Amino acid sequence: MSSSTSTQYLSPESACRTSPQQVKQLRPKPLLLKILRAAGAQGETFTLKELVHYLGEYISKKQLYDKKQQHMVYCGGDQLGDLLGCESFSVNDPRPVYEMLKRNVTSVTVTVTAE
Ligand code: HRQ
Repeated sequence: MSSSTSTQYLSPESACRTSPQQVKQLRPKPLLLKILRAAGAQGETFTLKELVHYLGEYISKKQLYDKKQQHMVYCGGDQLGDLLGCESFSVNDPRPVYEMLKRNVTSVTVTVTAE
């Protein structure tokens, strides 16, 4: 038996939406933006989810986590450490990251117009 299902992928963008949408976004300050860019981020504004994602990418890429205790991040000597103002932190207590984000992003409302 062959199950040849040609999957029709409908993106959410295909939903009919004509009125402009206001979207809450965060605009990182230059040093944070540099770190996010190093992790592959593009653009100028991001959602919180994207910020967390790219910070994680950065930590992975630069292998700032402890190989044995992977919840530990050692950022001393890296520009991330300068930004956080600490040498290390744990995902179990990410307050330095949270505080850094509060200092380094400004909230913006972007108006997105559907094409
Ligand atoms: C990747 C790989 C790892 C293999 C870590 C950060 C936690 C952003 C990324 C965060 C936490 C709370 C708030 C905002 C951001 C409010 C990443 C990590 C890792 N081990 C620890 C990682 O090991 N990620 O700290 N973030």
